[in-house]
Amino acid sequence: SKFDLVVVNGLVVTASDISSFDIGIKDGKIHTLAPSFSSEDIGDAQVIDAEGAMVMPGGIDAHVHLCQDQKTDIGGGKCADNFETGSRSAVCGGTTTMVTFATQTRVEEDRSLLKVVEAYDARAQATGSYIDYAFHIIIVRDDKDVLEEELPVLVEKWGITSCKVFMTYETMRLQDYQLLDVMLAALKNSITTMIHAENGDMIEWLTQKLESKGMMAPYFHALSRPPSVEGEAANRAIVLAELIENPILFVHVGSSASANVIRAAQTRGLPVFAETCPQYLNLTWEDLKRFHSPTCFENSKMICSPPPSPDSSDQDALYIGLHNGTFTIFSSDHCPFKYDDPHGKMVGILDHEPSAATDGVPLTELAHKKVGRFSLIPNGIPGVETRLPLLFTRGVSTGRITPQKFVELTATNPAKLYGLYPRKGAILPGSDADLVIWHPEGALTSFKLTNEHLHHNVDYTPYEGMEFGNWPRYTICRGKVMWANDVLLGKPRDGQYLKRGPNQLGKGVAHFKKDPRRVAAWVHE
Ligand code: DUC
Ligand code: ZN
Ligand code: ZN
Ligand code: ZN
Repeated sequence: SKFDLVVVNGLVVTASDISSFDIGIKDGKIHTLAPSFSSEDIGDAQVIDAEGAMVMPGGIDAHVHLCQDQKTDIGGGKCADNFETGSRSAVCGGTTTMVTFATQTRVEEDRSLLKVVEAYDARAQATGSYIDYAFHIIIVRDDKDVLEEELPVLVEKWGITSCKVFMTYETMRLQDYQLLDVMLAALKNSITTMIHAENGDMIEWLTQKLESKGMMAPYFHALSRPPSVEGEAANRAIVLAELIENPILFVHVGSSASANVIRAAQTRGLPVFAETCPQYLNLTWEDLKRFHSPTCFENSKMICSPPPSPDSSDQDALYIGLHNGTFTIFSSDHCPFKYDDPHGKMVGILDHEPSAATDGVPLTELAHKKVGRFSLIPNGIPGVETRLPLLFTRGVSTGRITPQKFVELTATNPAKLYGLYPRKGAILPGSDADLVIWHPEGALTSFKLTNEHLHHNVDYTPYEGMEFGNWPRYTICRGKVMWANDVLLGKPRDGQYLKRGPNQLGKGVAHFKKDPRRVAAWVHE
């Protein structure tokens, strides 16, 4: 027949439009959009009746950590999700594409970026992925030979067109000199540089001060990273990038201090892009005191870097940034560690208490009694499955952002920024038939989330007990129904690796400056 699958009675939402359309899908691609299909059009195709619900491009989560196990990574700990469990969680929350990280380390075997990518590819192949996936490369050293020889191969062979660098973490951070080296190498290969902007020296200094005063409970993680830590680093990265006119993207922006300097750079016409994440719209420093008492170790469940927003006024500022375009994309920063696990959030407490004293005592019980040590707790929280429902409930349903803005932030812009558009992030003839279909308005009365709802391999969610007003009813990947009415139908080998092209969001207008004295006029040669 004409189509394999049709979605009828949907309110189709794209980054620009909302309109009632039926969608015909053939061979995994969007084939036809029409006001209404006849029964002849439909033939014997599989039919999904959207019942008036919003139908959107499937979510693209461009910031997901899977299989990152090295002790030297993001504050230690063992990543709880692999490609199977992470992608399973993603698809049950409406996400159809993810970009995960392949990480160089300072261990000698990990010097080669190509070897690192091969290793992560093997991890993905070992379990398979429910959804399509791609890699960013994390660069933690500035070996000239590696940058020169390997970056072009990463682009050509693997379609990796984005790299991430860190301005904090002893084992990962680059100094300004090295940041310039990596940025210039990235620029020459049309690779977008993603920046973890926190001032590592400020964090180390503040951490030392806090520890010397015995202020080691999880709550103090936030005090070791006040907003100026992020604001200073973001400003410095912008200055460095502007010098050589390099497009940059700030990952996980968590405060208005950072958002404001980013906004100012964008106003000057620089190609500066930014991402924020659910934890910065839905958690605050107060949540680091949520359980039992401010010193309760269970608060380690909320530890991520940068920390949650200081307060609700910062959350409001970030919502304004979503609305006014400061933020290009909205990603989860899914960085999963188990709570009740000596390789997860318990790293801090085990170190704090000698093992003899803790022998045989369940970790969860210990956690209520001990304060742990925030500086040892792995930094990151799970959220790949809750990303879209949280923004839908608190952003779209409240009217803070339009449905079109939601699509732009969660699918279309990530696709354009990371070179996947219009194969992904669009509902156009020829695009992959990746769709998320919500419940019709009013059909799903709000419910309280518990971790049992979720499909990750993590034993908690930071959003436990939170009210959700909607949830994806169907997730479709390349024409296959993967998630329907709370049932997972997909398989862990349904996903494919995606080679990506360059950033499609442009280079800004600042590079039209004709001043021959400008650094970029001579330094690129
Ligand atoms: N950076 C991330 O991207 N995720 C979690 C922690 C971190 O530092
Ligand atoms: Zn980071
Ligand atoms: Zn991250
Ligand atoms: Zn407790």
